[in-house]
Amino acid sequence: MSDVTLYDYFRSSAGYRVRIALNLKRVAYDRVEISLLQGEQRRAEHLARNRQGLVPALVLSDGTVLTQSLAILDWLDGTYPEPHLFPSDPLARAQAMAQALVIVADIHPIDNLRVLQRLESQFGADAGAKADWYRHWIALGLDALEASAPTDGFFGDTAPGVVDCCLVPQLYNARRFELDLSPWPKLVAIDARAAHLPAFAAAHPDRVADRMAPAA
Ligand SMILES: N[C@@H](CCC(=O)N[C@@H](CS)C(=O)NCC(=O)O)C(=O)O
Repeated sequence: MSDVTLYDYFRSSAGYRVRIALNLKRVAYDRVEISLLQGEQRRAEHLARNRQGLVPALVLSDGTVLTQSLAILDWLDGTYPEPHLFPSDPLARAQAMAQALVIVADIHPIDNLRVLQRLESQFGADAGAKADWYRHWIALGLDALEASAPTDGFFGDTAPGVVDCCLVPQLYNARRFELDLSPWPKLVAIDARAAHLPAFAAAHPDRVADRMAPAA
């Protein structure tokens, strides 16, 4: 029996962060697909879980619902301490949070589906304009992260930490929107190292999609 249930969309980068963290912590979980393309995140059933109408939502065994991927990672780290995602030293923790928030607070929210949909409905943005918008904000954030990225290992040092859990999904999104990643070689190298780790590989949207595919 699983400890928790993750309500998630396979391509959601916020959900992807949580999948990586659950895998790193070896927490068994059930996963329920909430199709963002079909608007399932705004249906009453999901709004009862998360009034924001967003994924992910993590439902604990006693029915408690956690939302906001960074808060979920924090809860996971407190509940399942090994391996650590957040540094315990206050200064190192603040620095890791600042790096994670470049993605979580500054890149991701303005590239979210509902923002892109609003650009179209309010300003008539077409697919090209929306992709340009998306790439613009990712590039600004990646510039900042590259400047503070390690040349070896991970943001979390020799093992991945909270920043790496956020970086890998963001680079997945960047590639989907055909952003040339060559200006950020340290970030690309971290992503490549993470791809070799089972916890990251199993969380990849393609792997999740494979598991969702109906049996032939
Ligand atoms: N800050 C939230 C963001 C959650 C979020 O925006 N999720 C996206 C998918 S990555 C979503 O549900 N989008 C639905 C929509 O825009 O309608 C978190 O980190 O969990």
